Amino acid sequence: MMVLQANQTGHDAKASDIVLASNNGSNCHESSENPRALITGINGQVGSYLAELLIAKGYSVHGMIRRESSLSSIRLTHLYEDKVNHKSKNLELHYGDLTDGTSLLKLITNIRPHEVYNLAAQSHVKISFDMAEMTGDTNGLGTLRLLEAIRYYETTFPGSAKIKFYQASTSELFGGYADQVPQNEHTPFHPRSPYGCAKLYAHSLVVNFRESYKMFSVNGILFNHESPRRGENFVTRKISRSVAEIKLGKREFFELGNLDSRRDWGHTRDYVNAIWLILQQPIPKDYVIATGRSHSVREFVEEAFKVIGLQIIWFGAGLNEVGVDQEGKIRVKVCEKYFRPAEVDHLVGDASLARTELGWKPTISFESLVEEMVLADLVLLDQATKA
Ligand code: NAP
Ligand code: G4F
Repeated sequence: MMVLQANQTGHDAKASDIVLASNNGSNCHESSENPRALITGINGQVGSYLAELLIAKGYSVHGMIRRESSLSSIRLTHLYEDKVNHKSKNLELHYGDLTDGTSLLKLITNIRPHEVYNLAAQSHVKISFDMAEMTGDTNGLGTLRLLEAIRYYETTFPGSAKIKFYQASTSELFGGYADQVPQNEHTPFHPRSPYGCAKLYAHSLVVNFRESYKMFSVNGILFNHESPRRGENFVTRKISRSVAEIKLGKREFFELGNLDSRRDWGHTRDYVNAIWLILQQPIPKDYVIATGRSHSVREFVEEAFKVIGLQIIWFGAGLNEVGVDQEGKIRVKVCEKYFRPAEVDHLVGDASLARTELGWKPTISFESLVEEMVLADLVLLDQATKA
């Protein structure tokens, strides 16, 4: 059984404790010899793991975060060396927004990063149908604004070191070509959501800036990666949290949408290694990152219930299907509101190129991932109950 530190989940920050730099990029503790990385979306699931990795590798990490009324969900507090004042010589946060080009230009010019990791996005596929315009502005135009800020910086200061740019591209681009399995760098794109369409625009820009301006700009075409820090309205975390709530007697059942869609789920800790490796290559190139194994939502549910000693058997069909445990209690129902206007049925990736050229392969199995997520949610909920 795996044991988790409470602060690994990063939900324990106090808003008043977070230290932010003014937008001048300075860090009085920073060594001039450390490589500097700017991570947009550092406060997200992937950003927090990537920040951990880069700090361990000796980088000075600069993270862009958005202004919000409360910083209570920040996933980064465990990274501060000074846990009381939330300061660290290798981590500095700056306000900025992908919808605010001026803020991006200021950050690039002031920080002068060696590497930029563009992870910021409205990353929820279903919500992109409700907020298509904002999703396009952030995920699509936002990427353009950041690329243009880098280009402006490099042309204005021609003697400066070239900035390497990583774009968080996605398996959602394959969308409607889900029947062509597994998907690799040569599989055609057919996005099935405003999220996918915006990400395709961003993906194409990254290729275009590489070809037009000889920029080191690359796409990591990553399949789903999950962890205890995953947002609570993505299906894996929704399941792990609900299963933990059932174990602790806080709920009887929960509702899901399409149980039959299949995803290639890996662990985010493995995937941030791949992200870093992609930027360390001598030639800029796009890579698919995946485990090569897919599971249905239904299988994820079954595996998660196994962690708390329940076996789920399915009865009925369509909207009337239910998942029942060995005591005959209904634990899962199907609800129409969680279905999407267009679904991506089956994603499974072929990461052969990454295996050969990056020497990357996943190390954490599907079963271990599910177990870690359920156990982490049990710890979190238990702490919340005692608080
Ligand atoms: P996430 O947890 O939703 O994190 C997204 C981050 O982007 C958050 O920190 C969010 O800030 C920030 N953000 C949103 N809009 C912004 C804006 N206008 N300006 C600046 N920051 C903004 O997503 P994730 O799982 O870490 O994914 C990271 C990236 O990888 C995303 O681009 C996603 O589309 C892509 N991707 C993810 C997967 C996956 O399976 N996880 C697979 C392929 C690609 P707040 O914290 O303030 O909300
Ligand atoms: O967990 P999901 O919301 O992730 P989805 O749509 O695959 O997107 C994630 O992975 C992409 C990479 O392929 C990223 F680009 C993207 O940013 C994000 O990180 O849904 C997974 C599947 C879908 O088929 C969905 O229809 O689960 C199905 N599902 C069934 N019931 C549900 C639910 N999804 C959610 N969020 N909530 C449900 O109740």
